Amino acid sequence: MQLYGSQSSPYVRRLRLLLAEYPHEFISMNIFESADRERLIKLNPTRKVPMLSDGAQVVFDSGVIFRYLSQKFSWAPLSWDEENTLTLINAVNDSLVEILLCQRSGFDTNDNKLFFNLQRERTHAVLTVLEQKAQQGEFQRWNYLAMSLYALLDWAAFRNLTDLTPFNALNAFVATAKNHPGIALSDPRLS
Ligand SMILES: N[C@@H](CCC(=O)N[C@@H](CS)C(=O)NCC(=O)O)C(=O)O
Repeated sequence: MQLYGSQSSPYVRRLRLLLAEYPHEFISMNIFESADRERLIKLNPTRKVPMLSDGAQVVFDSGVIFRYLSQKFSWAPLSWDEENTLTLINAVNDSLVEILLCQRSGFDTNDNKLFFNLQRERTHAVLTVLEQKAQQGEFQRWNYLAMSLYALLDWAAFRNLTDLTPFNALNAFVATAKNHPGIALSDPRLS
């Protein structure tokens, strides 16, 4: 099984954490560099990572890869409430990926423009909900949701994409999760 992705991507990192104790090969790519991009788009027209290859089967998108792995290893499916929590994490993750791409395209993302305002509002509102969930102990088990949240928060801090200082329970969660398998190897600061 090969997992394709970049060292810095939070969507890739959640799967690296999930697979940390399962046999697999991580194929590290720089998807904006021409040789790696060619290799990616031959298999994956979405031009996004993560991507999984297992024998003849290629799978795109972290959520679908998670479902593929759940079936392969007979893990219990997520409950509807867990699916909703994953959607919350993804909503912030998608907004911050868009913000980062806008910054790299030369936009001032602090500008008072509809697109930036929507991403900022969503990020703050959803992080507030995730903070309440963390206060209620929802991320104490090191499962796919906790891994996805950890990958998001650590990457957002690394890229300085949003102010995380008001979110005490989320910061405490990040501090306590640092020793889990695969964390050091998948650090975006190694990119
Ligand atoms: N819904 C996708 C999102 C993946 C995604 O946004 N990946 C980013 C890296 S973190 C990417 O490949 N971006 C390249 C681009 O937007 O061109 C998933 O869950 O896998």
